Amino acid sequence: MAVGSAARRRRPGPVPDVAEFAPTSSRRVDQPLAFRPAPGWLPPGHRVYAVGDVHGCAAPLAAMLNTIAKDLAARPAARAELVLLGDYIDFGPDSAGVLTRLAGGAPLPGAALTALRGDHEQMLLDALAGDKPAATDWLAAGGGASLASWGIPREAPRTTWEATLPAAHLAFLRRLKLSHRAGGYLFVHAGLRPGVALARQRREDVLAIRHPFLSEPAEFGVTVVHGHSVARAVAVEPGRIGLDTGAGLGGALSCAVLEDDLIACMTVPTDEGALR
Ligand SMILES: [Mn+2]
Repeated sequence: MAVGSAARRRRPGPVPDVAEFAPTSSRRVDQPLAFRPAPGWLPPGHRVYAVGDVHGCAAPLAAMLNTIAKDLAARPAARAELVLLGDYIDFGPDSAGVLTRLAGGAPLPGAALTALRGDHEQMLLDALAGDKPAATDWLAAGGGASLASWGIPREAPRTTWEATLPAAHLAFLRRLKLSHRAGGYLFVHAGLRPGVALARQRREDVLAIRHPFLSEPAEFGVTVVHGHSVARAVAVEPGRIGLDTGAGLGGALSCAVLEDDLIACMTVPTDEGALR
């Protein structure tokens, strides 16, 4: 696939037929990358590694970051970014380990890190801020696994959680962003509300929307790269790329490699602690 010209990148272009992109095959991270046409674009020399919901899967995350680092070393880019789409915690066995890896400096040397906020981080942040219903929601949404990973008994009063959480984890959670823009892509945790201008999107939608975004996303003038809604495979459709493939819920951790007008996908199973 030729690198798109500047004129081509500015032109919205025809919306690709869904059939051109689906079904998407993800490669195990020990296989070569297979690039295919993407529904969005980046300027020449700019590469984004976008990683979907991690949900406490520290070992698969480490495997994914290791593979990304190898790809970046083998195929250097003038500008490389690591964009994490949120939901680092809950469900899986080692939320604390995930946050330690991400909060401890640059998880991918040579690439700028953007870490987005997911609804699970929002629930925890709200709970820490004194929101009792948020604390109840969070515990019902897999938060107990995170508490356990921090060594906090589930029955511990929520007012004691903050004192036990590592300061670096709290600081990381509090600096997470809601969105990130690169080229023709907009990165958010869950999606956007159709019919609402980008500048007027509500936080609740950006963090938690499913439908109607999933069924009618191609109207914003950007290609939305998101997590939050679990699918069996990476969803590559006109207007959106969905990267939540069920890490921590018996599924896999997925990464999209975006460059020029191309996409390749990598997947790490999360039902095993390391790559075979
Ligand atoms: Mn989510």
